[in-house]
Amino acid sequence: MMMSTLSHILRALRNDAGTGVHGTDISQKLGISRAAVWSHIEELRSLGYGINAGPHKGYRLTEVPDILIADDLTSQLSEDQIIGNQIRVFRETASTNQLVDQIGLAGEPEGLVIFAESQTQGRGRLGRQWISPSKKGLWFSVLLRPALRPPQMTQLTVIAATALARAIRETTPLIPEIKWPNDILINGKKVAGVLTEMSAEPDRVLHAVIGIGLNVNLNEENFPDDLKPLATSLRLECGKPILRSSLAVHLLRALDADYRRIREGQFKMVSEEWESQCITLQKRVRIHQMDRVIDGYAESLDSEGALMVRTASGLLERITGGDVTIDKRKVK
Ligand code: BT5
Repeated sequence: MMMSTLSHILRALRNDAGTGVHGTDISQKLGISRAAVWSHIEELRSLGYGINAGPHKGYRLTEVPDILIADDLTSQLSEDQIIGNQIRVFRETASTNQLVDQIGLAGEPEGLVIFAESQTQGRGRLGRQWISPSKKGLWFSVLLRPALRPPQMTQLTVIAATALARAIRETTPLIPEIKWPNDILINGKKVAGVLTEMSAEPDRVLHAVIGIGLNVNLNEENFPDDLKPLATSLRLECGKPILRSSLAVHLLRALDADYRRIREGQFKMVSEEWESQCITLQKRVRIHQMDRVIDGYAESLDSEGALMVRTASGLLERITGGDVTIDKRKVK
């Protein structure tokens, strides 16, 4: 991972948050002049960072703005992180999944993450729309080149859901629930969705894009009327705004950890964590697919992340996609 000067300065400011870090120390460490350090500090201030500087006290970070800045995210990640080894932030884009897919086709290595502060054509599954108001959420996509066969791709959706749930637990007092295959709910309402897409040959995935939409600071009025009863945001659930950059860092770390697990063939470890938070298992479910409806009992997740559903005829069906409605009763 290449760290820019700005990333190094932000990391130094964070590491010395209590005492303050001297301009001379930064200039020596980075091999740049004190004037250059000062102009970077000014740049950060103009972006909204609060940085105090006393005559003998050095620079102290006092405030972080709620905007996404690639250098700042990079400065908080470990240098050997795969997911986020390159980060770009756009003010607006049609869809980050679409953008990352194009970049993937052009041959970019895996790990690239693109965030957009807003999307004009954010998308869900089956051509549905994902509303992505400016600076209210985390709307981003990750480029991966996993050594998976196309039927194993559900694993990527499972790691994304598991990482989302873990990052939410780490940064808020909320209890997220996972609804197979791609929803994160809080108190029964959707707070995040995952859209995994791939470019593949019959036996081989060329590249995959994991798209994540997480509603962070949306208010009631940011949701269209038809979504109000179904959707929520972390802010609405915990009653206070959340710093998106810090959440993004937790999420990228969690995704990286889970992606490493599946690269090492440990999907089982991820799926166990997933299962412990999943509200779809051991329930009666109805699954709507494009051309059919399946009723049954959701028994388990298989080794590729598919949902195993026992139908009335006693058959165990392997479900890899569709919209699930859950019967709240826990009886068989
Ligand atoms: C999903 O689809 O849940 C996948 C959403 C993935 C969005 C991310 S954002 C970054 C990346 N770039 C993209 O273009 N997409 C990804 P699905 O399960 O089909 O759910 C879509 C449905 O959720 C819509 O039809 C609405 O009913 C509802 N919905 C739309 N926007 C929402 C929001 N912000 N929060 C909650 N529900 C929403």
